[in-house]
Amino acid sequence: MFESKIKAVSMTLVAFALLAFSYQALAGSAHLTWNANSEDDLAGYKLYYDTVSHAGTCPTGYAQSQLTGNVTSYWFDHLTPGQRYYFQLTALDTSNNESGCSTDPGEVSKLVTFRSDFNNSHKVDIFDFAILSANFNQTDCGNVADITRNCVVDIFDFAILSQEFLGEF
Ligand SMILES: [Ca+2]
Ligand SMILES: [Ca+2]
Repeated sequence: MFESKIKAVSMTLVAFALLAFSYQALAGSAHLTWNANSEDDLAGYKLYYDTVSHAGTCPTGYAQSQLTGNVTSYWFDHLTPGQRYYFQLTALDTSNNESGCSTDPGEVSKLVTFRSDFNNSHKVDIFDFAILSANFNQTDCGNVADITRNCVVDIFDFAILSQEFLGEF
């Protein structure tokens, strides 16, 4: 009796996980990291991105931008798999002054892959599943299989992998 109750609860959880993510279109991710700006009044950074290069005109021309706090890395998780994206970075101070664009390096680009393509093979298959399985229940922030970026590899990450399974470009 007790055992079957537990089972019912876990099955509900799985159904909820699949439902919660079913509305999301397939999405790709890119992880950007940079060296910290050392000025005293640093407030954060602004990441510019687009699907075409604007290397010569930065920051003018980029279609989109993302503010971050005072951090040195950021995950983009809603990009299009198979699309190349171009990124640039500026710093903002507490008076909202914006620096020029980073020059070392300048613009960087990445061919974006699926969030659950952990081994960057341009397809989501049994090898990515094996990586997620090996990391299941791990609680380290930054784990490659933590697709939801909540510092635990769990059923929600598995739900995303299931949805992207066999995706390739
Ligand atoms: Ca893969
Ligand atoms: Ca997670």
